[in-house]
Amino acid sequence: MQALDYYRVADLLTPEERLIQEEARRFLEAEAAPHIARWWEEGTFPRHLIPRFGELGFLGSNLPEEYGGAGASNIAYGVIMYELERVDSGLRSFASVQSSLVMYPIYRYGSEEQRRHYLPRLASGELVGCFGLTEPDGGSDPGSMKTRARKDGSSYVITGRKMWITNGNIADIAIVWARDDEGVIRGFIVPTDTPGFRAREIKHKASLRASVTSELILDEVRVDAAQMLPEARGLGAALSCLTQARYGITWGAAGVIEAVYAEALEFARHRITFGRPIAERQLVQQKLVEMVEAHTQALLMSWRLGKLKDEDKLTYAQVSLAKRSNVRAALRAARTAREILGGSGITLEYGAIRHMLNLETVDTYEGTYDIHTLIVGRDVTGLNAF
Ligand code: TGC
Ligand code: FAD
Repeated sequence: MQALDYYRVADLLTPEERLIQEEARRFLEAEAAPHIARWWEEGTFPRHLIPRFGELGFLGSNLPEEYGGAGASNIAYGVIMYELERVDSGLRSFASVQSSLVMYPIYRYGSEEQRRHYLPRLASGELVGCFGLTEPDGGSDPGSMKTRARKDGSSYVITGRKMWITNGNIADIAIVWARDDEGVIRGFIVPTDTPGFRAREIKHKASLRASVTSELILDEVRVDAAQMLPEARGLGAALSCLTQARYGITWGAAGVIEAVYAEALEFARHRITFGRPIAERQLVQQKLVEMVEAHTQALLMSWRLGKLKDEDKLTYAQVSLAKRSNVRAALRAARTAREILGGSGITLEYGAIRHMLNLETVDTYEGTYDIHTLIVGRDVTGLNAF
């Protein structure tokens, strides 16, 4: 079914994982791929697809069924991210945030009551969530967070600003990270209709246009102490959520490589210059082979991470290596595909330039390329270079 799977990674999937991937591709080819260029150009996220994502098990797929998840493997979660991002990074971003940055922290750090109340509604798409960690003064160093949660009787009063927040303006709840009176970073489930909470959409983006990005302003937002995630204490809890999302991004990046490769190959076979298709030229073949190589390496890395994750052996530095490598490889592949397409490649009629521009965001969010270099550098040397 895939246009590119040089080392037959599909053979390594279980029948269930293959079925999940096929269903996701069928749905997205019918309902999203034909419209994505228009959504991107208009700068809109297709909200009408959210309940369909829920029905298809795209939201929290690797969480237990008793909380509304699909109880699927981490590889299954990965192939869903692959298929979403093959169409557009904005679609994968929505699902990453909902699944890994909103459902995961509630599942991992929430009370049983919080799990039962929120997770099934988030899994179905009835509720949308966002994740507020980054602040205007800098995202790479979340430990310098200024947002505060002051205890006042049986409530917490939260004040601060969060920047670049995916889904901010369409969210019903926000997972907000803030320092308590003891200076410990805690996570809160904040309903976005709480007085003092505002979301301001960030417009004029030249990247990730089919995705909502917002600034969150919290001005004395009062929430009941029961809205705090009881088990999340310290920055490590917030960072552990990032590990889940970064894992999915490694798969998504491989999906983009397939998309831009397939488009470039098709074009190269039919584009005639100097009396012959450009696919017959050595320079063009080299570019196509480099894309095949990048896809094969990316897919094998993601598959191995998935297996380690299923076995509970995955380290966050291993995820950093693949996030850094796969996203940068996808960015290079999208640029190469754009080049093969010539002038046509600068239009939205083809996906290459849209993917290329999206990947500028993906290379930056969830930890920049440089930050992941330093995470792996610290892991292999034992020395902190931040
Ligand atoms: P550091 O001392 O390294 O860590 C504090 C504690 O946390 C542990 N830890 C992690 N645990 C799980 N997963 C990870 N990824 C972890 N990284 C660190 C660490 O072991 C330590 O534990 P303990 O028990 O010793 O206390 O803290 P640091 O302040 O030195 O931070 C270092 C650094 C740079 C690794 C970290 O801050 C970082 O990852 N920065 C990048 C920030 C980032 O990625 N932000 C993303 C925001 S969300 C987003 O972009 C969503 S986009 C979504 C979409 O649309 O798809
Ligand atoms: P900075 O941290 O200011 O970094 C600027 C530059 O300095 C980068 O090149 C960086 O690599 C480099 N740098 C920083 N520190 C070092 C160092 N020690 N050594 C060498 N170089 C260094 N955040 C959320 O919390 N939730 C979201 O949902 C979310 N969605 C996003 C959606 C979009 C479209 C975008 C663009 C961002 C999103 N983010 C989100 C924020 C994202 O995680 C941050 O942009 C990212 O972590 C980088 O932070 P920054 O932009 O403040 O850059």
